[in-house]
Amino acid sequence: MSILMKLIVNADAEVRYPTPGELEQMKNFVMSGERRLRLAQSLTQSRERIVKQSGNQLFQKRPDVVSPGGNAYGEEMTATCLRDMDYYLRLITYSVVAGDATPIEEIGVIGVRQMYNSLGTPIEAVAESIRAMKNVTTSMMSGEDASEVGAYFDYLIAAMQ
Ligand SMILES: CCC1=C(C)/C(=C/C2=NC(=C\c3[nH]c(/C=C4\NC(=O)[C@H](C)[C@H]4CC)c(C)c3CCC(=O)O)/C(CCC(=O)O)=C2C)NC1=O
Repeated sequence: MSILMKLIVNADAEVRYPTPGELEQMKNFVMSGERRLRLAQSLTQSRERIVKQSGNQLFQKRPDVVSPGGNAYGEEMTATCLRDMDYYLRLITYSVVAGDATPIEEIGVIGVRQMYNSLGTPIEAVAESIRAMKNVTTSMMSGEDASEVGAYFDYLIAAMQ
């Protein structure tokens, strides 16, 4: 859900017009549209580089996951691990466009702990991979963009603690 939809649903649930504060949030969302779309475009264009560099950082920090017996050991499993990282970057891109963390939460957070438990994937290493993507991504950006996208990475990392 986008921030606009969320504000509308909240107001309608109370059968009222949007409050001045809500209208202000709507205005900010609309005014920042061009910047957020540019940000989503740049994440999309850089996805391969972000995932590759962050994957290398993860495997340096956590060599156990790609060693024999590790969850991402072997070419195919390593590729699946990098694919999961790309999935999360995609969800972050959705949230940048929507101006809201709901896409990350609904698609990527609910049930994630049980899922990785059942796969034998160490979730703290997944969190580490998100942290690496945050560092790589925000280092490519400046100021407002870095802090906006950084907040979505933080949301995801916190959900995996
Ligand atoms: C967009 C929402 C979404 C997510 C998040 C998702 C994750 C996801 N990751 C999976 C597997 C996996 N995920 C990993 C990932 C890793 N192993 C590690 O040790 C590393 C720490 C980590 C990479 C950072 C691996 C290695 C597998 C394969 C495990 C196996 O088949 O035994 C699977 C099992 C099915 C499959 O192989 O595709 C799912 C469903 N699928 C989705 O649709």
